Amino acid sequence: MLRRTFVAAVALGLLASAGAQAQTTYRSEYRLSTTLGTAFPWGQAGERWAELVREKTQGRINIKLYSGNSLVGGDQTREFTAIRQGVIDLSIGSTINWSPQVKELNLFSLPFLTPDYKAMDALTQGEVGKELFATLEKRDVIPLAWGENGFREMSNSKRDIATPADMKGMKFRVVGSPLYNETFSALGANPTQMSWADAQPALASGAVDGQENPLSVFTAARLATVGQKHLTLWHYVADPLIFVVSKQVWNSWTPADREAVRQAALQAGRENVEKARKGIAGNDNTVLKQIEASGVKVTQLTPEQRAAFVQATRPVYDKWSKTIGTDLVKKAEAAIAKR
Ligand code: X2X
Repeated sequence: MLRRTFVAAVALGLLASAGAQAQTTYRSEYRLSTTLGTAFPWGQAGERWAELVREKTQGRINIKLYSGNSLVGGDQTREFTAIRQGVIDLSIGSTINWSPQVKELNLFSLPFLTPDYKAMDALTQGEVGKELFATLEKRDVIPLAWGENGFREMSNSKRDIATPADMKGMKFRVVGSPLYNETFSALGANPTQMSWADAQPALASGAVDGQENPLSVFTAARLATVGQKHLTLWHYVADPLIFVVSKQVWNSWTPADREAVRQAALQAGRENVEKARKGIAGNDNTVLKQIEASGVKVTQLTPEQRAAFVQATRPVYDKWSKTIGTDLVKKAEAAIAKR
């Protein structure tokens, strides 16, 4: 009897110390990387995720936001590698910024694949989204939820753009996936890849004439004040965000805390999508009205005009479909057709 009590006490003691050890392996801070800061829905999503995690884990997991990709010197195309290397613990990232490392993520950047919000949702919330999440997990990054930067529209300081010919020779800042270089070259423009950090001074100094980003970014970054007075709504690329945690960090947490982080990501993601669409989607065009009020000429393409852009970029679409994987692209096209 005495002996049994002793064994039980030792076992309990071991359990207690294992519990304490799990506690002490938690770090005092986990680093969350985003590209845009809290003036934008993207950075706000980061703040919200951190807040919800703190609440749901009673402060056990303390997340600090590093926006502007400050953990990788502002170079957003190095973010994915830095997550894998343990420099970044969590991220809300654009598929564009991770696509140099994860070729399947170029899917969303195929020009004119995704015509509307229903199509974007059909991809992220359906089989395609699941398959992309499985791809990320194989790369030691745990995907938890989808968010949204938005549909990327084109602006410039020179003239209205309604046809590819209007873009001829115009200098555009594009993001770091080579697919963007090829798309803008196919349209006759002169693209230059640079980070978002470098894009703003380049637009202000006139080193580049134009850029492409969602309307929420156009307004929050006040691009009209750096001469971006011509805006074309062409909806050529959907830009979703993905909430992730590095596998190493994920594995260091208890199952209950992992679930708390996942639920927090899902909630912050839903709120982020809502915010990213506010004043832009459906019948609510408040953001567009604001942009026009700041002296920007907005060009809405007719279906015929849009078709000319689609046609000019089709070779890029076909070429990159092979890189992404024809099966995945076909699945995406089918999901969009069925929406
Ligand atoms: O760099 C951009 O244009 C931005 C902020 O939209 C992304 O990170 C993809």
